[in-house]
Amino acid sequence: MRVLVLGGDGFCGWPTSLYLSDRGHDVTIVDNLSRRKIDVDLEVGSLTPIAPIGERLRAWREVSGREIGFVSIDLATEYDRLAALLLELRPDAVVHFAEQRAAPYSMRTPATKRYTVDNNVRATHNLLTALVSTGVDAAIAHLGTMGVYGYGWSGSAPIPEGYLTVKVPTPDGDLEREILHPANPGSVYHLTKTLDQLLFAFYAKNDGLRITDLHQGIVWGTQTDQTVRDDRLINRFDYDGDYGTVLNRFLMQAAISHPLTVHGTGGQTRAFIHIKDTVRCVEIAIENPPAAGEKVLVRNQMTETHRVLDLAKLVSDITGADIAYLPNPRREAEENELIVRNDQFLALGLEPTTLSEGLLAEVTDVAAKYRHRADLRKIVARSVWREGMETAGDLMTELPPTES
Ligand code: NAD
Ligand code: USQ
Repeated sequence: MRVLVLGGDGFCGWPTSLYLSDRGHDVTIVDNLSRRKIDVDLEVGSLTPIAPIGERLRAWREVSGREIGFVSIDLATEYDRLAALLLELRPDAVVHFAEQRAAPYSMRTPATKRYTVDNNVRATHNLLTALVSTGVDAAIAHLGTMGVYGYGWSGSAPIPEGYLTVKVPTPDGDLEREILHPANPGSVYHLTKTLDQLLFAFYAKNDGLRITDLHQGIVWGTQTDQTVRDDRLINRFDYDGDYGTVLNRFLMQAAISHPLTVHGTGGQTRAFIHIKDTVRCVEIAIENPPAAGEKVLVRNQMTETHRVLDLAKLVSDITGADIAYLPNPRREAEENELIVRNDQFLALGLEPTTLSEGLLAEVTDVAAKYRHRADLRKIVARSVWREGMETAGDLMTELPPTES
């Protein structure tokens, strides 16, 4: 298949591009490198030394003999260039990763709130309009999030894959209707994903676009079978308080003997997926799109759920790291249950890569290798959901010496 990977320089997009290329697909990355520029603004960087995009692509050509294209387009503002690219390449599928994806960054300042909404909603809408106006019949696979469902609303009821059947009382008896699961976003970032859902529903209904929305859990891990093939292919590793996600942060913290930063009681339960499964799920999704005229296909892209404190205890048991209970910078339920249906991917052949000591150690090893690149002042999360919320001070100011 000819595949455009929007956001293909990012944490999920880069290994997905390599995986799809390795599997014989003809891949072109579209990315404006905004994620790298945000790192510069935040004065932080990936723990792993990621190569510039040109070097990444050269390295892939050398190790695989395969070509991946790259086009720099800001999808939120450069509509005409996007439309022209679609007409030129006529892709069979478009994988859409290209959004500002950090909840803390999206809550950081009025400017980052506005940027997140402007960037994400406009990028998604431009893609939809461009497909309609060019008549290019590409299936879209969009990376959405489990966070659109919110946490705690359904109690112990399993979260369905996108839709809920409800009964609407009428004078003539109950009408049964299938509706999008109520949206309950927990941050401005998550809010943009719920807005995306409405855009998708409209364009599927009105224009017959073929859209899959992948409601993905928190991705953990770093390397895939492709990114390990050359140092220049290494994936990014976010560890800072805005972009680092919980399990990778805990593993990185353990690797540098930093206390594990549990927010509040750690009773928050979240869905997780390993990066190796992310790339497989995307291929499954583009190979099994809905037909034109069908409603948006929602697939829950996650393999397991865990309580934050249980993860901290697990990492602590394996590595001996201390656990620090910090004031929670977010407004979120202190505790929630989370049961999620993921029958679709299992039926389509996904064999889940679940938490194992070996895989956890793999991440800790990568983090230990690059520990000298860590900026200890960037670890504690300080973007707060409301002005005035308390945050912790730095927990460590110097890297302890490595044991020889
Ligand atoms: P990332 O920030 O590493 O990658 C996103 C990429 O998109 C970056 O390379 C960035 O430069 C690019 N981009 C952003 N806006 C753009 C624009 N206007 N034009 C062109 N390129 C643009 O994020 P990620 O972790 O790889 O996440 C990818 C997608 O998956 C996101 O949409 C995110 O919401 C979703 N997701 C991620 C996770 C996770 O744990 N990382 C979990 C669930 C869902
Ligand atoms: N948390 C801690 N300590 C930390 C970091 C986080 O206790 O050091 C807690 C948070 O308070 C939260 C939970 O862990 O309760 C998850 O936080 P996270 O930063 O790992 O994940 P989140 O903000 O939800 O966002 C990430 C991605 C986002 C994606 C989402 C999937 O950044 O792009 O959409 O995971 S999901 O959570 O399923 O919605």
